[in-house]
Amino acid sequence: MREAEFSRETEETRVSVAVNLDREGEINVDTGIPFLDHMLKSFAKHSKIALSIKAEGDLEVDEHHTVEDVAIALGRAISIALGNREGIKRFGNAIVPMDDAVAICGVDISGRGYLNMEGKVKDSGIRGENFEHFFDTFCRNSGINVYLNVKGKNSHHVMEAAFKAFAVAFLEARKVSGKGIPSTKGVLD
Ligand SMILES: [Mn+2]
Repeated sequence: MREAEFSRETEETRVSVAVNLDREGEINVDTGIPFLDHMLKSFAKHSKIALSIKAEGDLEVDEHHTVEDVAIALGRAISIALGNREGIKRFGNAIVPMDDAVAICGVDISGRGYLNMEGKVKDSGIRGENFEHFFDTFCRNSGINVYLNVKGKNSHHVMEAAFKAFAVAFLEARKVSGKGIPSTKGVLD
Protein backbone atom coordinates (compact mmCIF):
# COMPACT_ATOMS: atom_id res chain seq x y z
CA MET A 1 0.00 0.00 0.00
CA ARG A 2 1.36 3.38 -0.96
CA GLU A 3 0.29 5.53 1.93
CA ALA A 4 1.72 8.33 4.04
CA GLU A 5 1.01 10.84 6.76
CA PHE A 6 2.58 14.26 6.88
CA SER A 7 2.14 17.12 9.36
CA ARG A 8 3.60 20.59 9.31
CA GLU A 9 3.25 23.43 11.76
CA THR A 10 4.34 27.04 11.39
CA GLU A 11 3.46 30.33 13.08
CA GLU A 12 0.80 30.70 10.38
CA THR A 13 -0.78 27.29 9.91
CA ARG A 14 -1.07 23.75 11.20
CA VAL A 15 -1.72 21.11 8.53
CA SER A 16 -2.05 17.33 8.75
CA VAL A 17 -2.48 15.08 5.72
CA ALA A 18 -3.06 11.33 5.45
CA VAL A 19 -3.23 9.76 2.01
CA ASN A 20 -3.55 6.28 0.57
CA LEU A 21 -2.91 6.00 -3.17
CA ASP A 22 -3.95 2.37 -3.44
CA ARG A 23 -7.32 2.40 -1.73
CA GLU A 24 -10.50 4.30 -2.37
CA GLY A 25 -11.82 5.22 1.01
CA GLU A 26 -12.75 7.94 3.40
CA ILE A 27 -12.41 11.50 2.19
CA ASN A 28 -12.29 14.00 5.04
CA VAL A 29 -11.14 17.49 4.18
CA ASP A 30 -11.44 20.46 6.52
CA THR A 31 -9.18 23.39 5.71
CA GLY A 32 -11.42 26.16 7.02
CA ILE A 33 -11.97 27.23 3.39
CA PRO A 34 -15.14 25.46 2.17
CA PHE A 35 -14.38 25.97 -1.51
CA LEU A 36 -10.89 24.50 -1.15
CA ASP A 37 -12.44 21.56 0.69
CA HIS A 38 -14.80 21.09 -2.28
CA MET A 39 -11.88 21.11 -4.74
CA LEU A 40 -9.78 18.67 -2.71
CA LYS A 41 -12.68 16.28 -2.14
CA SER A 42 -13.32 16.31 -5.88
CA PHE A 43 -9.61 15.62 -6.52
CA ALA A 44 -9.63 12.68 -4.07
CA LYS A 45 -12.88 11.25 -5.45
CA HIS A 46 -11.85 11.33 -9.10
CA SER A 47 -8.30 10.20 -8.42
CA LYS A 48 -9.68 7.30 -6.36
CA ILE A 49 -7.59 7.89 -3.26
CA ALA A 50 -8.33 7.98 0.47
CA LEU A 51 -7.56 11.45 1.78
CA SER A 52 -7.76 13.22 5.12
CA ILE A 53 -6.71 16.83 5.50
CA LYS A 54 -7.08 18.99 8.58
CA ALA A 55 -5.79 22.54 8.42
CA GLU A 56 -6.01 25.45 10.80
CA GLY A 57 -4.62 28.64 9.34
CA ASP A 58 -4.56 32.37 9.90
CA LEU A 59 -7.66 33.02 7.81
CA GLU A 60 -8.04 36.32 9.66
CA VAL A 61 -5.11 37.51 7.51
CA ASP A 62 -6.41 36.02 4.27
CA GLU A 63 -6.54 32.59 2.59
CA HIS A 64 -3.01 32.70 1.17
CA HIS A 65 -1.01 30.92 3.90
CA THR A 66 -3.61 28.20 4.32
CA VAL A 67 -3.90 27.50 0.58
CA GLU A 68 -0.11 27.41 0.22
CA ASP A 69 0.56 25.26 3.27
CA VAL A 70 -2.13 22.74 2.39
CA ALA A 71 -0.43 22.41 -1.00
CA ILE A 72 2.96 21.90 0.66
CA ALA A 73 1.66 19.20 3.02
CA LEU A 74 -0.39 17.42 0.35
CA GLY A 75 2.54 17.49 -2.07
CA ARG A 76 4.96 16.06 0.47
CA ALA A 77 2.52 13.39 1.65
CA ILE A 78 1.95 12.25 -1.93
CA SER A 79 5.69 12.27 -2.65
CA ILE A 80 6.35 10.06 0.38
CA ALA A 81 3.46 7.74 -0.50
CA LEU A 82 4.76 7.29 -4.06
CA GLY A 83 7.92 5.77 -2.60
CA ASN A 84 10.62 4.89 -5.12
CA ARG A 85 8.10 5.08 -8.02
CA GLU A 86 8.91 1.53 -9.11
CA GLY A 87 6.75 0.25 -11.96
CA ILE A 88 4.55 3.31 -12.28
CA LYS A 89 3.29 4.51 -15.66
CA ARG A 90 4.79 7.89 -14.76
CA PHE A 91 2.79 9.86 -17.36
CA GLY A 92 -0.92 10.61 -17.46
CA ASN A 93 -3.26 13.05 -19.09
CA ALA A 94 -6.90 14.04 -19.15
CA ILE A 95 -9.35 16.43 -20.74
CA VAL A 96 -12.30 17.26 -18.52
CA PRO A 97 -15.16 19.39 -19.85
CA MET A 98 -17.53 20.93 -17.33
CA ASP A 99 -20.35 22.78 -19.03
CA ASP A 100 -18.83 26.09 -20.21
CA ALA A 101 -15.37 25.19 -18.88
CA VAL A 102 -12.67 22.75 -19.93
CA ALA A 103 -9.36 21.72 -18.43
CA ILE A 104 -6.52 19.84 -20.08
CA CYS A 105 -3.94 18.30 -17.78
CA GLY A 106 -0.74 16.33 -18.33
CA VAL A 107 1.25 14.82 -15.49
CA ASP A 108 4.81 13.51 -15.27
CA ILE A 109 5.81 11.99 -11.93
CA SER A 110 9.38 12.98 -12.73
CA GLY A 111 10.93 13.68 -9.34
CA ARG A 112 11.22 17.28 -10.39
CA GLY A 113 8.30 19.63 -9.87
CA TYR A 114 7.12 22.34 -12.20
CA LEU A 115 3.77 23.87 -13.06
CA ASN A 116 3.26 24.88 -16.67
CA MET A 117 -0.05 26.69 -16.77
CA GLU A 118 -1.98 28.28 -19.60
CA GLY A 119 -5.23 30.17 -19.30
CA LYS A 120 -6.63 32.74 -16.95
CA VAL A 121 -8.53 31.86 -13.79
CA LYS A 122 -10.80 34.44 -12.23
CA ASP A 123 -11.55 34.55 -8.51
CA SER A 124 -14.10 32.05 -7.20
CA GLY A 125 -14.27 30.51 -3.70
CA ILE A 126 -10.52 31.11 -3.65
CA ARG A 127 -8.70 33.81 -5.57
CA GLY A 128 -7.53 32.96 -9.08
CA GLU A 129 -3.93 33.80 -8.17
CA ASN A 130 -4.12 31.43 -5.20
CA PHE A 131 -5.52 28.66 -7.39
CA GLU A 132 -2.38 28.88 -9.54
CA HIS A 133 -0.20 29.22 -6.45
CA PHE A 134 -1.75 26.02 -5.03
CA PHE A 135 -0.77 23.97 -8.09
CA ASP A 136 2.67 25.56 -8.35
CA THR A 137 3.37 24.84 -4.67
CA PHE A 138 1.98 21.31 -4.97
CA CYS A 139 4.23 20.58 -7.97
CA ARG A 140 7.39 21.76 -6.23
CA ASN A 141 6.65 19.73 -3.10
CA SER A 142 5.50 16.54 -4.79
CA GLY A 143 8.15 16.37 -7.50
CA ILE A 144 5.42 16.15 -10.12
CA ASN A 145 5.40 18.15 -13.36
CA VAL A 146 1.93 19.39 -14.26
CA TYR A 147 0.75 20.98 -17.47
CA LEU A 148 -2.61 22.66 -17.00
CA ASN A 149 -4.61 24.50 -19.64
CA VAL A 150 -7.92 25.97 -18.57
CA LYS A 151 -10.65 28.07 -20.06
CA GLY A 152 -14.29 28.82 -19.43
CA LYS A 153 -16.77 31.44 -18.35
CA ASN A 154 -17.67 30.35 -14.84
CA SER A 155 -14.70 30.44 -12.48
CA HIS A 156 -16.11 27.73 -10.19
CA HIS A 157 -16.38 25.43 -13.20
CA VAL A 158 -12.90 26.35 -14.43
CA MET A 159 -11.25 25.54 -11.11
CA GLU A 160 -13.28 22.38 -10.57
CA ALA A 161 -12.55 21.10 -14.08
CA ALA A 162 -8.85 21.68 -13.40
CA PHE A 163 -8.86 19.72 -10.15
CA LYS A 164 -10.78 16.89 -11.86
CA ALA A 165 -8.44 16.81 -14.85
CA PHE A 166 -5.44 16.69 -12.55
CA ALA A 167 -7.14 13.90 -10.56
CA VAL A 168 -7.72 11.75 -13.65
CA ALA A 169 -4.23 12.37 -15.02
CA PHE A 170 -2.65 11.50 -11.66
CA LEU A 171 -4.79 8.35 -11.39
CA GLU A 172 -3.29 7.16 -14.68
CA ALA A 173 0.28 8.25 -13.98
CA ARG A 174 0.60 6.56 -10.60
CA LYS A 175 -0.73 3.19 -11.78
CA VAL A 176 1.73 0.37 -11.36
CA SER A 177 1.93 -1.35 -14.74
CA GLY A 178 5.51 -2.44 -15.18
CA LYS A 179 8.73 -3.31 -13.50
CA GLY A 180 11.64 -1.15 -12.45
CA ILE A 181 11.94 2.60 -12.45
CA PRO A 182 10.59 4.13 -15.69
CA SER A 183 13.54 6.42 -16.27
CA THR A 184 16.78 6.11 -18.23
CA LYS A 185 18.39 7.72 -15.19
CA GLY A 186 17.18 4.88 -12.99
CA VAL A 187 15.65 7.16 -10.34
CA LEU A 188 12.49 9.26 -10.10
CA ASP A 189 12.49 10.32 -6.46
MN1 LIG B 1 -18.68 22.43 -7.73
